[in-house]
Amino acid sequence: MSVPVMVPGLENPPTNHSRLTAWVREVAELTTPERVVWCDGSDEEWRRLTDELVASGTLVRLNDEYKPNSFWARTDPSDVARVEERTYICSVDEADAGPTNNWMAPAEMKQTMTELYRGSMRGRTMYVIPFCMGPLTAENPMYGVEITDSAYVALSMRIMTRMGSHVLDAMGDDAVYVPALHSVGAPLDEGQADTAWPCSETKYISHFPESREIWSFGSGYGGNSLLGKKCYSLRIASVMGRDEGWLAEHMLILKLTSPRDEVRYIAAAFPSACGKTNLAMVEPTIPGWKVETLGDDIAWMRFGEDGRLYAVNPEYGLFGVAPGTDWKTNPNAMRAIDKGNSLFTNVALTDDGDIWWEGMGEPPAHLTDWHGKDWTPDSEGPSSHPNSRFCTPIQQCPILADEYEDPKGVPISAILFGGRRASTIPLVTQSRDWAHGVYFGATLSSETTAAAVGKVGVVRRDPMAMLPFIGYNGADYFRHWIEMGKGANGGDSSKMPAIFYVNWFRRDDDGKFLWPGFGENSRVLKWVVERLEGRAEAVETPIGFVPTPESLDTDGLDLDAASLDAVLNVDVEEWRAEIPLVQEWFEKFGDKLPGVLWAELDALKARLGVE
Ligand code: GTP
Ligand code: SPV
Ligand code: MN
Repeated sequence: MSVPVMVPGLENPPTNHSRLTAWVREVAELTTPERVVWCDGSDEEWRRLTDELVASGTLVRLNDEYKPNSFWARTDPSDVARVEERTYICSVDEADAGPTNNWMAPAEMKQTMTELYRGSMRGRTMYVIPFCMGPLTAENPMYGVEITDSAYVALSMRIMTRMGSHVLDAMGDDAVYVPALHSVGAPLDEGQADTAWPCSETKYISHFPESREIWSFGSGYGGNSLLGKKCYSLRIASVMGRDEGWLAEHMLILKLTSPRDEVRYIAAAFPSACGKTNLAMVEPTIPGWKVETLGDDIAWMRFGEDGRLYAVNPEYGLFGVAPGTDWKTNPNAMRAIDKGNSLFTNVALTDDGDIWWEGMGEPPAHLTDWHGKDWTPDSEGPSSHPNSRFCTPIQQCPILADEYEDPKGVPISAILFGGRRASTIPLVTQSRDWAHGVYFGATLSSETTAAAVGKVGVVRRDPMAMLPFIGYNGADYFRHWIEMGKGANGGDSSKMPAIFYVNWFRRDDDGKFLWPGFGENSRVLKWVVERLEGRAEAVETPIGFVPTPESLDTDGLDLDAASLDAVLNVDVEEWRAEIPLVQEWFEKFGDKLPGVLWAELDALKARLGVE
């Protein structure tokens, strides 16, 4: 054991939670920060940290007239997205990480990372952030404590989670919590000047599913550093869900009210940067239909006493893709960010202290781009990074549903899976039943986006939009989904949500999107609801039920009949070409893959006339 060191802030912790104070001390002794600060979540703390980061050059304060109490941040150009290659599930047994995750034995990972953490906070402040995912009024509040040496992370956690003194108080002396350790991995020697965006070339985003711990090193970017989000609420929570009979999913949650005042709740899983935030707060173009937002990225779903599946959004903020967000495409997001209290990362800065990004219409004559360089419309490359983000309190969303704070959640009537596919996948398809819907999810495919480091535009399988987020063996995850539909865990198999597959991103021969998307996606929501009520027509195709052109409400829609046919088309040849890809995908899981999924594939092959 190392010799106990005296770090200011370690004495008189604001809690009697002895496991927590012991862990904080242990981390401080290992990482040797200059001081320890317990975050209380107060406005005063927000002011102090933003002032500090403005002084150090990490943040630029925006013009209060446009974006009150808001800040512009630029990252290191190498630290702009989730690092899937450096993300690990360190289960005791390698088989429990499965074929879709990187794996390292927990002891080995801890040894490696302990050496990285040794002295890694030197010259920095260590922040202790008590947080809760989901309402504090839940029967079992889902606590976490993040330790980080990044004030940017502390500020972002205040937006994205319920955090601070009230959470620490609620934790009492011995509440269970997920310890989440983060360091940017850039210690400062005495007299050494800091950089605006400290990070390390060495990065690890590690999860220990059995002990339910998170260790992150080297990156300050959101998905790698705001550990309540992907790391806790998806990777660790998916393991909890497997063990306890619920689901942690990469899904938006929305409330849809029809002109007849009938309310339905819909959840939708699309891969990163494939349209969740936009659909979650969509403004319907069809008269009389209303959408309200419950969540835009993560849903925790468990069965209620009535056997229906209820969803809760564990988050407290929006961490949305900036480019493409505009008054035309997503006015509710624009209204939310205009209220201020936001952090903008890797977007462009206007000369009068507002933010700008691609998709906001005509660019100003001059900007400071995400590299901090002068930018004009003649410059090469975009002014904002394609994965630049706004980070905004969800309470500022003008259409947040009242049920948002209800710890019971909302009963889900339909689940949509969707991806970004230029061809093959029709605008919307309904599954025959739950197992067929699980097959939709298990075979979901999408073109890769800038949300993760790597090549963009490559089609890959992204099961349930969870490929980078399933915290255990993918085959066991599929089995869990199938079991959930069979009345396990308090569910009623006759009350499961109907499952649909959508694709807003089909293109014509010129590469143009066939479907106008955004507000017009409400037409698809309407068809979904009418299917639930048995009121909309569909064609039964080999892949499932697809709307007849007449059954989709196209009143006032600027779309010619040929394009409508094209976006709904099921091209048997294209689907036959998918079969070997699905086969290859399923084979990755070996004997563990549930037979039900092979049976679904066989049935599809038979319907397509494939050997
Ligand atoms: P993550 O936060 O990474 O999980 O992304 P997300 O799934 O919430 O995606 P988001 O709604 O932020 O959309 C990502 C990009 O897709 C943005 O640039 C949007 O403008 C664009 N987009 C969203 N919906 C549509 C649509 O219906 N049609 C088209 N063409 N683009 C869309
Ligand atoms: C995603 O990539 O799915 C996001 C952004 O929602 S991040 O929080 O970085 O993961
Ligand atoms: Mn996401």
